Amino acid sequence: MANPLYDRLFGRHAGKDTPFLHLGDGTTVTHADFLALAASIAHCLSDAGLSPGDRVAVQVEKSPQALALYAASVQTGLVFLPLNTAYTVSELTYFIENSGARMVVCDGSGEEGLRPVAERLGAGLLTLNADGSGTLNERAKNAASAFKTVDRDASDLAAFLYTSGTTGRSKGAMLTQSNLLSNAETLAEHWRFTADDVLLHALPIFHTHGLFVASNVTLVAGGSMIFLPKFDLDTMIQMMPRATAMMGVPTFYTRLLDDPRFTGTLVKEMRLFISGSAPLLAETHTRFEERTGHRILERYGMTETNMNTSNPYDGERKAGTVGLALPGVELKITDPETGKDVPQGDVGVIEVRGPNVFKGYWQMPEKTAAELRKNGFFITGDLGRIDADGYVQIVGRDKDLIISGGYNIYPKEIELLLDDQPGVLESAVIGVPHGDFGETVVGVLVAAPDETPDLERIAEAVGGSLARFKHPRKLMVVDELPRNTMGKVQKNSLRDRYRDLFAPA
Ligand code: MLC
Ligand code: AMP
Repeated sequence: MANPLYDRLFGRHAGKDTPFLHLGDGTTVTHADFLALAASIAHCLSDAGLSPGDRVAVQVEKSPQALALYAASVQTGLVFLPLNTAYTVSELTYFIENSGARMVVCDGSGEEGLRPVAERLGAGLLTLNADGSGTLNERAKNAASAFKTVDRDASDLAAFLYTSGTTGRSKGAMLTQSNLLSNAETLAEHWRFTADDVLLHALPIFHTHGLFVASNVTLVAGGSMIFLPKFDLDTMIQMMPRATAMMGVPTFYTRLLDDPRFTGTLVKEMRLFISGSAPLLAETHTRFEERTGHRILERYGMTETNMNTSNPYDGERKAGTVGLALPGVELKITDPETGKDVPQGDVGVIEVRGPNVFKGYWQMPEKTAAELRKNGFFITGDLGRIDADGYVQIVGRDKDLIISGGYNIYPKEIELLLDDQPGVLESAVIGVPHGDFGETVVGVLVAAPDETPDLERIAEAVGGSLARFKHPRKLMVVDELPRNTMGKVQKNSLRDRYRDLFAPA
């Protein structure tokens, strides 16, 4: 037996003094240092009584220790459940309870709020602060720096990632070792990653993009990462000349382009810029090429499937498309009503099948059945078409979703809260174009008869329970919501009405 994910991502680097993480303070963590750190954390997890298959819920700032906690979870056979650092206690409570986590690891500042949740569940709680300190570190520093890797099968679960739904209830997407490993290996090869690569890594590591794409691809290739806590324009500009590749959401690219220090000379060591998680405007593509001589390589994926398509490394990178289906991934376009294939070139829902596609939603068989067909095709909810050369173009969404700066926001979750506020009869939450985040959130309210909703109080109430990135950037009251003859709110009409609220000048 073995542990394929651990062996291929981490174990293969045992004993290597090659650089893995370049940190902002000028220090470097080697592969061997990293594995020793991960092994000491693996001892803490195992000593805490966790068994293979148990979930470990993690809400911590990005740090080498946080990444080592991921490696340790894989080595111990646990299911890693990373959580956005912006989530509030009420959001976290759902994820922790729903997953039945046996261990919670959080920043020291979150301990007071999460301890009662962990205690209610009988789960352990350890802290890990941004500087690596905390109770996890206290235990790990006394632990051995080697750990006997727990055997796992490729079909065993490695991670849960929660993704919201159109009903407003988040679903835990269950990802197996082979989902993660097959995709990382495919991408590393497709994008020509090698041990010489230095990836500029400024994405968060609680989502697919920063963890399973950026970090796993680098690990598979044996390269290193300039591992930054977050996207900071000055630091990005400062570090750019030392990197050979960067992965980012479109906001990274527009922010870089808006800075005159970002020039072709600055990126002369770079070989590859990759964009994903949200649509990259063709205009950004063009500006980027004019400024740097590089064509951004756009790819498309999602939490449930990792990456599905990518523009080619060598062939034509077509602006406005997300490229071709990746090797091993089947992709087709179907009619949302009938589920049948549409004629070549027509628009429909994108469906994908392959080793990258998740196992289902945790304890939600109906939702799994509704989105994952028996024949293995996953219905993405994205609308697209395939051009004559096989390139996929995403033209819209068959799901009510807003993507702001690469974060997914499900309007239903916000509408349920708004509808409950005093003086509100009903609400509709929409995404409107935003110069920096691509889209941003606007809440449209209808007042209850003879009432005047207090918008400031409502904003405060929403603020208390939802992560900051989900807060409506504007709330407004209208007489009534536009509806079609079936009584369904016509969000397109609202989006048209408010499309200039935050649009770039
Ligand atoms: C931060 N804020 C956001 C936000 N990020 N608001 C809306 N949308 C976002 N994405 C809030 C902050 O809390 C702050 O609140 C205000 O907006 C402005 O903050 P900022 O300093 O300008 O933001 P910054 O911290 O620089 O973050 C922006 C960002 C970041 C784009 C760098 O959001 C980011 O790293 N996004 C990447 C997301 C990602 O990894 N997605 C991949 C998902 S995986 P205040 O209180 O100051 O107003 C996936 C699958 C796939 O989708 O295909 O990859
Ligand atoms: P998430 O559930 O956070 O993983 O987000 C996945 C969603 O992001 C997809 O279903 C798409 O709607 C969107 N997405 C990811 N990559 C792209 C892209 N390159 N272009 C357009 N949308 C994208």
